[in-house]
Amino acid sequence: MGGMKNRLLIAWTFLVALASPVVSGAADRPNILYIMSDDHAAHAISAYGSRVNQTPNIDRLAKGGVRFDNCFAVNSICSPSRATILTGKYSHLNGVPTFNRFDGSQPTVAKYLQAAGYYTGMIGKWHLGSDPTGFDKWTILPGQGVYFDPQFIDADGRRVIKGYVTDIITDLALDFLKNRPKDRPFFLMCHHKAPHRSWEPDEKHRAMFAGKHIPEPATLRDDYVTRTDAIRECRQKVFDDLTRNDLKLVPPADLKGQARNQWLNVKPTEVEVAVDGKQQKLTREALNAWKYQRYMQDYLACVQSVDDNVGRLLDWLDQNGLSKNTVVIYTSDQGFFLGDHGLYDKRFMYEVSIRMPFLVRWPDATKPGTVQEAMAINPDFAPTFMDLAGLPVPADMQGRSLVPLLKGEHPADWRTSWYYRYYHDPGDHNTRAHYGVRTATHKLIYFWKKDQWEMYDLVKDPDELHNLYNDPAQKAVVARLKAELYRLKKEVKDDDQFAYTQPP
Ligand SMILES: [Ca+2]
Repeated sequence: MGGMKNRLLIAWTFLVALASPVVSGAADRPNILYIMSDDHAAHAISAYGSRVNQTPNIDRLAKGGVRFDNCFAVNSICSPSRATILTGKYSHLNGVPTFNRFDGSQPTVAKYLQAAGYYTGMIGKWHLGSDPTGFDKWTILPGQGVYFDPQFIDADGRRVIKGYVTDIITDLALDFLKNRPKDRPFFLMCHHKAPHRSWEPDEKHRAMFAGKHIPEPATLRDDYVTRTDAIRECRQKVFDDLTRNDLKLVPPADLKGQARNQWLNVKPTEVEVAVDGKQQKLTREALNAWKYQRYMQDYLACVQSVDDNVGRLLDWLDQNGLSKNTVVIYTSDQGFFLGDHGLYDKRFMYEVSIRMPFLVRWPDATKPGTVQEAMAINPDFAPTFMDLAGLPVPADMQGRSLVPLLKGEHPADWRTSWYYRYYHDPGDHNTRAHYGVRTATHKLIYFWKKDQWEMYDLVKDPDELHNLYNDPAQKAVVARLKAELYRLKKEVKDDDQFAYTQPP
């Protein structure tokens, strides 16, 4: 039924596009340049008040447009976020709860825009297991891709391109823009691999952060008192779980093959490094502090290359008279722990993991330098692109267009809560599966395989250090949040489809 409706809608929009040159022209419908990095936390962007770095180019979008302060991923890992962004649907409806293959025959926003006359492109990290569909041109990294001399796949096959991945993805995005048909609006998804683990910067940006002291977050030495088992059991801790490879320690020259890999995968409890020109053995607290610095120096150097390359795209739009009629978005597929709660990676429903940076510059509509506090979620992206293209939002998309928020409007019926669900358990980091609800003031999390709960007051405790679930004074709040959680679970049609078995 839904499929039939979608096919009719595509046919209809396609006919409209063919029949009326006014609608299909490039002049009246905005171009959409969607730049998404991988694992770039909002608190590593200076427009979001970063304490650890400066991102002058990404900041140009905040200065010229809207900064969303409450934009969230509904399942905070790579592939699920990407599938949600393309479909406007939660993982349990688009079929990608973990790292499984995306069924490219289902409707996506790229297909709708392409049918409506947009010239569509997908460049960079795709990570959905199947070839992209709905794109006039696509060039993607296989799987996670690599940082140096990466292989790319396009409709013609595979090839290696020499150089650094963030620069190359931008080169390919610029090629797409330069060679596009000028009589059609474009929709380009430019997806960076950086700053994903294993955080390998290019030489220029590595040098900018080598030896630089990065301030530690307040919760780096979180003792997890009041929390459930999940955070203690997870294996994504800066002090305990970074490997020699993550820390860029150099293996002995005589180690080869499997032995070399084994050496690199060790999580070291002591290291010998040069400090102020002298070899020193680091253990315990000194080693912990050093691990945080090594992690962040590389992560931030990868971010800096992304920032430079965002600048290249913005400059090109300026130089080619396209800035005015192009909606430019910068985001990341989810947030990331930068030592917050002692962690790296994402997955948990805690704030810095679920919060996506979301900056939008649209000169026709956005007021420069504005901040939007309303809660947005990644299922909103596809409906937003539909709306920008002047297309109706398909009824089976679960998000809502952000266009009114971009225009500075405050819809009275905007959401006041939203639903989250993470499945990849034990996954790569022994992270427990959970679902939950977040409101403007509170968060309730349920680790369903353990039958354990956490509840946070985000106003009094923005760092989520005090689990109030068992506090007798909070009984009524917990009851209200539980009712809202189950209402939302039903509303988004989550029938526990993937609760215990995920697709291969
Ligand atoms: Ca990611």
